[in-house]
Amino acid sequence: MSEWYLEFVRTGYEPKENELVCTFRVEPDGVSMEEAAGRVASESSVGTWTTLTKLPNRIRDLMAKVFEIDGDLIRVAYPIDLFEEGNIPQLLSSIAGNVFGMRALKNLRLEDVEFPEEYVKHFKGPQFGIDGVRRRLKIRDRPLTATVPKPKVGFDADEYAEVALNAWTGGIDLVKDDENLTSQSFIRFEKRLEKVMKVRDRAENETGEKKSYLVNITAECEEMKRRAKLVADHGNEFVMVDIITAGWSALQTIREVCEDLDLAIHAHRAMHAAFTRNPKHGISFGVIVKIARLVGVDNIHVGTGVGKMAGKAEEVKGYADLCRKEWFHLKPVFPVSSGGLHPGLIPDVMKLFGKDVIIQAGGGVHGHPDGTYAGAKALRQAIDATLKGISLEEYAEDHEELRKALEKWGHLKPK
Ligand code: CAP
Ligand code: MG
Repeated sequence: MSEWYLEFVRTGYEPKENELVCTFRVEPDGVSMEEAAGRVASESSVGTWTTLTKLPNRIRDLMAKVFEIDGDLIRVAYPIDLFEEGNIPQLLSSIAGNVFGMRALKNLRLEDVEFPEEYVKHFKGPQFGIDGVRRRLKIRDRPLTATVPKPKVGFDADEYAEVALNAWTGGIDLVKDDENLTSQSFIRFEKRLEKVMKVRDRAENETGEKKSYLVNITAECEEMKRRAKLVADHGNEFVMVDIITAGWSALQTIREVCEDLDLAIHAHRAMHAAFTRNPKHGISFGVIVKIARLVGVDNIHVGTGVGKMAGKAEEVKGYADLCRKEWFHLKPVFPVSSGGLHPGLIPDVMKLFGKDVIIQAGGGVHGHPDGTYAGAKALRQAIDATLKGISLEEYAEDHEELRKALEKWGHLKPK
């Protein structure tokens, strides 16, 4: 029976320019690497567990081909006709579906997907991208700042709006809903939106700076469309979507809706670590970044390399590079660095990301000894010092908010 799978192994085959190429890390269970590789290619293209009495030549042309086996890594070329144009769920049901459940494999990890232009051309990609987001906020030459009011949930709309006002007037550019803040009984979506947008105008008048709100619209898809429309009606520039828990189909729908509503999409990645973190099994977050950019988010969380969430610095840098590199017609995506950040870690973050990054600090702003307003000022002061090439300690000598932040957290890398 195993010879059937070996028909999907064509080492030395040269993928066609329009073929999609996947790199998998494979740990066989009781079968040879070659057979395991063949099974992956078979199950993710046209095959099943046994030879078939009928396999017309036309269908043979749709067979995926394992063209490279290098240690525990295999590379598989997929004829482009296997994939429906513009359909992300179908793509993932093919290359990231049944293959993960096969008993012949102990572990399998999808490490990379190389998309041909013939596939990419069916996607709009980001509506605004980095330049567009910068233009919306009128910020050219520094990282953007964001903060999540903390505790994560629990404030009512008035309390929440007050935290937002203090953050914005203290110098934060973007107030962001937490990933699990949507429309709970104590803070209904409509009321929060109305109250926050009211103080947004006040903050802009007081600071003379553009301010915006990353409003979490995550919900059932029709409800997300309704909430996006409300956000646009209030004159805001962004929505936020928890793209993994909301799902790819919903994200594709919201991308279309946001095109008409002139809204940028901030992508939160909550739940990604359920399948990206295990180095032996699952899907690399780099694949998620590519797919999110194809669908067309404008900002996406990629980690910090120094904060409380898993993700080594070089991995995080790699994700940021995937966001920003040239990729056919697709605009670059703003990488978001978030998770355990505070002013003391800003030099590390800016060293890793450069200026084209959105720096989010929740606890690192609202945990400041003098509260949110001072915490916001301290974050901006840390960025200013780093841009000027001055050490935080020196800059803190005449910037009290930064001094107090350093007294509390120093350069602590939280777990
Ligand atoms: C950060 C955060 C973000 C994490 C998500 C939180 O808060 O709001 O959701 O950054 O992780 O809820 O933990 P703090 P990632 O700034 O207070 O840590 O960005 O890696 O997806
Ligand atoms: Mg959060």
